[in-house]
Amino acid sequence: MSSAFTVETQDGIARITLDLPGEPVNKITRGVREELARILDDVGRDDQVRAVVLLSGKPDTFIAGADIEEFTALKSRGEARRLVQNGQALLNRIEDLGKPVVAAIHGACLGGGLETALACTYRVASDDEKTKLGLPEVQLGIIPAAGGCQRLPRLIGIEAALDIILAGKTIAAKRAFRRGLVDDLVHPAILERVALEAADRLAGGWRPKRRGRGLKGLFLERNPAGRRLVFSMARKQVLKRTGGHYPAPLAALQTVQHGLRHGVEAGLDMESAEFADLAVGEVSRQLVGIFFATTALKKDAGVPDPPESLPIRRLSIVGAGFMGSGIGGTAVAVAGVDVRFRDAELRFVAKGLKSARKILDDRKQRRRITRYEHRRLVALLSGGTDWSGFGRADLVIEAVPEDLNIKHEVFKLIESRVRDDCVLASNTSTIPITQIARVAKHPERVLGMHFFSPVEKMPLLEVIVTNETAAWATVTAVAFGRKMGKTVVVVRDCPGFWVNRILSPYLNEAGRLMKEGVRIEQIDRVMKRYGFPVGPVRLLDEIGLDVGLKASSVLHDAYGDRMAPLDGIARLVKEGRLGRKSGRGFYTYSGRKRAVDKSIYEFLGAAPDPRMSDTEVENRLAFAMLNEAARALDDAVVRCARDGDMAAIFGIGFPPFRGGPLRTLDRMGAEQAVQRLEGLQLSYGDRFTPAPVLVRMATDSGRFYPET
Ligand code: 3H9
Repeated sequence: MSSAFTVETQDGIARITLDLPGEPVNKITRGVREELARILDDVGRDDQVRAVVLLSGKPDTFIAGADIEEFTALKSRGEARRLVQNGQALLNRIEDLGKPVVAAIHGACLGGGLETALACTYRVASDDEKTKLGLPEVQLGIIPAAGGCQRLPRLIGIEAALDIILAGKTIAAKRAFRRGLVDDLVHPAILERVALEAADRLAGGWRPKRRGRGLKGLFLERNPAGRRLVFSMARKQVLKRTGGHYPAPLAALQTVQHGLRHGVEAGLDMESAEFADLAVGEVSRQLVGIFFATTALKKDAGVPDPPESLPIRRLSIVGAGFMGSGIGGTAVAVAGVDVRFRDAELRFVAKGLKSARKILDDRKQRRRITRYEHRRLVALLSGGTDWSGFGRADLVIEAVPEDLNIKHEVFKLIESRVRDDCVLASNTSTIPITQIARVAKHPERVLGMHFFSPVEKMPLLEVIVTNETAAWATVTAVAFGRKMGKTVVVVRDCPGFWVNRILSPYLNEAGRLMKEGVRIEQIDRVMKRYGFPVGPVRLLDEIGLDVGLKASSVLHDAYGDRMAPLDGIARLVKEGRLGRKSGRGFYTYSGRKRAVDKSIYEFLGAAPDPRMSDTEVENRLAFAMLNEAARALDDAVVRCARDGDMAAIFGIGFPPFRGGPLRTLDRMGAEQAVQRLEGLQLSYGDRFTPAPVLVRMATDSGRFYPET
């Protein structure tokens, strides 16, 4: 087996460089742990070595943490606990080496990587934007268990440490320096030199002065009542954020508290025990599955045997409204491309440019970009009522109103102006791309790029391909979507594509429940408890009833009765009750206040309170979506179950701990799913007829995912 480390000693300083062979990032595998333990023994014994510098040989990572793949192979609590105890012993070995150890950090320094750095005597980081530090463990459903819950609060204070640990946050090197997480911040070109010098000085007896935590920090953390307050506030925040679905942050909180109360050794013991429980638990399995699905999607070009994608340097956007400006602003901010807006009137162009610029302003304010970068990026935005710039565009995205005639007009105008190798995309959320492409002279370069609103925040992009879309156009759109920072899923053209197709029956079912008199508070509470970020009625208000109505009527036409929307919605739209944007939908909105609009039941002609159980409400809503997801996968709308689940999680907020709708069905088993759907069908009608694929799977013990 080739070695992961090189050790070179010069002037009494041992440089230990980790460069895990054949891997894009450094991770702490069993082999790495064993080799490092041997090296530490050697340098510890070697009288010539006065100090150690720990470096990475990878261009963009220091250490990305423990090897997550090893977790997936864990079969028992005992095995998990031993893995952690080995890791802890190794890091204790660094801490107790008897010689100073300096971490020279450039690139991602995450999880067990940061814990390694924390066990060192001194930390120097490069001020490069690639250098990020954090403990993302809770996002994998586990806790930092190689001493992170002990060493971090002792180094930077309890409040600052909880802020990083409980949310699984990653912070930039500059901020890490301000918080005292790293001792020195330098240009990458001199990182190694500075680390060697620090090692030399430390070996000579120098002790770095670490900054205090400020009066507030000391007051809160030094006295027991203050500490209790910090922990109880953190606990409340965690419960609010996780709805009690994610056990890891609470376990981390308890572990930090326990360690501070009973000492590091007891804290480490609890770390290993909590880690072991969590790592073999269902939530962690699902979250780790999402991590690997996301990394796999990052490399997926979108078609088999993909051709090269074309570079996108200039993007033109037709329609500078809410979506158009969101796409343009995000494309400039994240992908750094030149963006030209075109709209019918100058005032629309002005508004679009202003909104796009706001995305850049926000990034500057949050220090994601410098003032210089901000100025440079603002200069990449332009717009007008004419078509200038379209001849040079590499990609055109149309974001005009959802009207097929308008889209046809616009596509004809675009096509007469662009180059032959320019990709043409529609941002429609409802109209099948095949219908839009009908007027195109070159339908092979037409596809859909369905962004979600607000574009700068929502992580998903559906790239919709027709039977005629060429592979070069697909891979170009996928690559560009990824450059914009999106998780991209390729979807076959059909009404509603993937996300709206599975969302629509769920929202319609919420409408039916309201019509039956089930209280809106109950509906939304039940689905929040299921794990969605907001309930379906609030979601409808956020989407806009007019937008929802348009989408659901397209889907109703296409799929028939099982997608029939609630008739009352059309009347609400007529009355101008459009949801949050008009101040009134199912809720009323005034400033930051929101309350159910009680008049809604009478308006819908709802029956008096039917006292439906929470379980029944949950079953009706969840199965409406699960069943449609099974149908759509069977129709090959997405290429595989992984894509469908990722799109549901990133596009709708389907609860990540459930792993997605198709994983949920797999866990339940097709037989059970069919039984429950048949029960619902009997009580509520044929819209709950089990998807044929589920019936097939129930008879032959089929699954959407291979058994693991
Ligand atoms: C931990 O440390 C627990 C400890 O507290 C306790 C232990 C005792 N493991 O994302 P990319 C793979 S938990 C295994 O495309 P990027 C990744 O799957 C760990 N594999 O690159 C992909 O593989 P492939 C806490 C890993 O540049 C390849 O590397 N750490 C790991 O866009 C490239 O990844 C984390 O949660 C890993 N730790 O982003 C950090 N890391 O080529 C997880 C990466 O076969 N990692 N891979 O598809 C990341 O956030 C990103 O990968 C990173 C690079 C920012 C580092």
